Amino acid sequence: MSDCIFCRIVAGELPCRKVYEDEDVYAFHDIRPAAPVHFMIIPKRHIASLAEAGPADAAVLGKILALAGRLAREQGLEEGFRTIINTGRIGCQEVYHLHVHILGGPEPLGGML
Ligand code: D5M
Repeated sequence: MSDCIFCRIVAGELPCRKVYEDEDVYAFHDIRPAAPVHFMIIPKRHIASLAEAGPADAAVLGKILALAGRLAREQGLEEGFRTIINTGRIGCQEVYHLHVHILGGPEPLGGML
C-alpha cells in the first residue's frame, strides 16, 4: 500500500534504523522510543491490524513472535523485554500496518497491565 508508511519503509522509500529483514518480515527502531531499546517487528505484507489478521497470516505472525527473543538479545535485551501490539482506535493504534513493539533496557520497565 503506497500510502502506508511502514510499507514505504519496507520498500526502502523511507529511511529507518533497520534491525532485521528476511523475505517475510522487517524490523526497525521506533522513531519515538518509549524505552532505551524500542523496535518493531512487522510483516512485509500489509496487514492493517491484528483485528484484520486471519488464518492466511498465521505463519508470518508466528515467525514474528518466534524471532522476537533472538532480535531482542541481538539488541542487548538479555534479561527480558516487553511486547505490545496496539489494535484499532481503542487500542491506540497509530500506524495501520500490524507491528509488534519490542521494548526494554537495563532496568525493569515498570508496572503496566
Ligand atoms: O505505534 C506506532 C509507532 O510507530 C509509534 O511508536 C511511532 C512509530 N513510527 C511512526 N512513524 C515511524 C517511522 N517513520 N519510523 C519509525 N517508527 C515510526 P502504534 O502501535 O501504532 O501506536
